[in-house]
Amino acid sequence: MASNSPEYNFSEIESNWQQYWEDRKTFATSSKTSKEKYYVLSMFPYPSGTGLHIGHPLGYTGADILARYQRARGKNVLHPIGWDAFGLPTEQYAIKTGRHPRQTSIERIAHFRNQLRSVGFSYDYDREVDTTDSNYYRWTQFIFLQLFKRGLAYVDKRPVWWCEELKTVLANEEVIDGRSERGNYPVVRRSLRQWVLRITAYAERLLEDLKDINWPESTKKMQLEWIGKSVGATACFALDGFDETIEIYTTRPDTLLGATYMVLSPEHPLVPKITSEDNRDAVSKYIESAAAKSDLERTDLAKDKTGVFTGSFALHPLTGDKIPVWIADYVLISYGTGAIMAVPAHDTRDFEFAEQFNLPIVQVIKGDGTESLPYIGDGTLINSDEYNGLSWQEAKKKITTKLKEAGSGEESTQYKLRDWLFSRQRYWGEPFPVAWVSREDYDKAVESGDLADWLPKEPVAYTDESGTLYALPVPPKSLPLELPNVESYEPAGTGESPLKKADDWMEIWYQFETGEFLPARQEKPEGEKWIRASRETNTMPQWAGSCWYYLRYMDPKNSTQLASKEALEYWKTPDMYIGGSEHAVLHLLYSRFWHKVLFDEGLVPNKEPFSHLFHQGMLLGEDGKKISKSAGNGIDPVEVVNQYGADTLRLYLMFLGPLEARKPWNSKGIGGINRFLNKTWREIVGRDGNLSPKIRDDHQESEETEILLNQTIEKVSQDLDKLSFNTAISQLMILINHLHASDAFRLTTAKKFVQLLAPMAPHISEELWSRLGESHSVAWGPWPDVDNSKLVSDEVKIVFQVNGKFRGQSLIPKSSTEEDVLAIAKKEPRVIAQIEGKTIRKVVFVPGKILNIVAN
Ligand code: ANZ
Repeated sequence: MASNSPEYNFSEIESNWQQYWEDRKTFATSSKTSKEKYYVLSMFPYPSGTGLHIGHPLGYTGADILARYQRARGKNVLHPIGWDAFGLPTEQYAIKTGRHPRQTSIERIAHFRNQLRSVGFSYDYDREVDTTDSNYYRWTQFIFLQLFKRGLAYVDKRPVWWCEELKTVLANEEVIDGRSERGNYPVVRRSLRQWVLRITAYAERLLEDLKDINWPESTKKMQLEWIGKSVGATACFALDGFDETIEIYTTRPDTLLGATYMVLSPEHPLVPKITSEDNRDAVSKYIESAAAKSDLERTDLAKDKTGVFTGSFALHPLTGDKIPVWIADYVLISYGTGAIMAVPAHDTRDFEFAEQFNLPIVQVIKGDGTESLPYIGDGTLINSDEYNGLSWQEAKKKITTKLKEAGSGEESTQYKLRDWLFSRQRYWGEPFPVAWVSREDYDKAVESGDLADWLPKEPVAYTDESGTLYALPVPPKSLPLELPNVESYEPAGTGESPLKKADDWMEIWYQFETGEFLPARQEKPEGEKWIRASRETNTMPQWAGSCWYYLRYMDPKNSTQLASKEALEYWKTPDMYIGGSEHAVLHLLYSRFWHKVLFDEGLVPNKEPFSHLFHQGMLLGEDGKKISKSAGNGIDPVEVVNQYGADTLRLYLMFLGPLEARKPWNSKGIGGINRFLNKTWREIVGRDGNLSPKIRDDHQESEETEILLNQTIEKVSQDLDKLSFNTAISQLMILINHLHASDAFRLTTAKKFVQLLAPMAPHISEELWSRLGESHSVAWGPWPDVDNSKLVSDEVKIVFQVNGKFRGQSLIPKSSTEEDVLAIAKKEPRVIAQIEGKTIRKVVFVPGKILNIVAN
């Protein structure tokens, strides 16, 4: 394989070895082995038009080093790659260029694969997955049917974020400050029919199981806050003059007697009913203005409080006092009950509101007496009748009990987590595997028993102007339900997906047992089980395909299961998952949710998908700013590969600092890494292209070299175990500098050095390994062992003193006795000079340190 050129010709070496790996399938993962497994997963890329970003090889190199290291240690390593290829940008591009997104996806994937290949990642390319491949998304649809049958998928008309520019609905998470995350376009509220996944049913488990996983604390905290568990109580306030009551949710029932007014969210269903004639105009205007704001804007503490009085009053459940009912947009319809009791003395928003509108403020919790209002700390109750003097915790319990006894309240737990809006009005996504049918036909299908295992307890139904339709699951054995071709991908702008235009796919004759279908414009086929149906126009969001891809890698070609039981039992979940912290919440939360559903279904053996998670830090531009097109501070990894080689890029990215740190690119440092590789080359390859004459097998290795080599093996192993790649590289630099300064070293020393370098700089290492006389790839190890007996020297430095003064020192075997040391000291000229003609009175020996001779 290796040439015998004396030069370090990186581009030739790198392309040769990449070809070698590909031809011999060096990194193909075996599925039949008794070896211990190691599964290292990188977050798979979205194959964007712009190609590889410098952030990709950063995290990917870290994962690749682990993969190569564990492979060399003898593990059966799974290190896969794939493509998260559905999504809006591809569709946008198709609209712009008039080319099918399938075509552009294929091209982009090929481009990405080539770029990744040029960096020398040890992927098993035979296990590639592509979320847009129907052999893949058939299982995405299959998992959807699991959710569907468990009642975890439903359809609802929802106020959703609509982006006029992108002509699509966005999830809450895709909206930042009232603008789309992608493209930064304005968004508005609009009510549309949507599929929704009941992730809230898993809120408690998603919270609870965070305890068992080894993730960065900051990421766990973000999930915790996103789920947002809060424990409080509900309480009912009767309305003066109406039969209805207002139910509120509070975390502070202890402050019940400080409630001086109530607030309903503008969207609250009681608003129209209780608004008096005089206030009707003002209320309608207010509702309209609130609709245009995002939740974030509405609850922002810094914003001026706005609101209007409804003209109605509620009755306090304990005192019977009449308190006014207002509406204000700082109360959200989506949280708790959409209504609050306002306690201005102890809540900042209520306080600002009360001040603004001159509403009474009654303090009911007393601190140490120096507090000012609003006071949100703890203390004892005042102005609260029978509860005066109680601590706030006690009062919380007692008042909740009192409400419960009166039948007007109870303990209640709330989560900030909302159900997951799971549909998009787009073409380039997974079709929903359902058929919309009439009640009559739905019942017919139910009675046939054909779909018995796949029907939810409650049918999923949707009613609009033209009536009610029922969602029938397509039989899983008929999957995939393929995305039809359409001529134009342009969204209709009405909230309908472009799929609406695929008439023969949309309006069909449908066989509910087999899933077969024919265009509705044709004649109805013969047979009991053929019914009239419509397809779902929406497609799934991009999150769907990335929710479970780590499972498919275990058994990517399986055509009867999403992965075989054996593969799932063997690989379980990734031993390490590396990716950016921008996925701290959404992708990682959605995946956990789906995984738990699969676990409940007995399809996967573990409760959690990712036991170990690591975030690579953000790489900044040379100017220290976030890399962006507009800042023009981007770094093209492929250019670096062309100019310096993949090994230099890899080492350099790892040497910039700890992998998890946020750090700027610094092109000056590349030269240093390049010199390190050149020096390594020069130490091993001679000027004539043969081995360097310094490498000699008859050479007696110095103790210093032996020790440094073993220390390096130990340090590099420990560093790779903890993903501390920069320090591992430093240690290798120390060793090569030492070898450089030595006259000669043994062949085995050179080989061990190359083995240690190989995970980080694999191409040059393969080349050197082969020149050192090895005929198989260095990738398969073995990883060098530390010789513990050679970790530390067995000699020790002893200082000689005469009458307490330094008179020389020497390296002496550790096992030496006092007499041995004294004998050596007596040969030291400076010692001789001091004791000549004198009598030795005493010798003080501190083993391993000092020998002091007292003489006069
Ligand atoms: C009375 C009270 C007194 C409150 C007090 C707080 C302090 P967390 O902790 O985040 O769960 N709240 C309830 N529903 C709301 C809604 N839909 N929109 C806006 N605010 C709402 O917040 C719970 C607290 O937020 C509740 O407790 C309620 O105000 C308010 F000294 O009730 B509290």
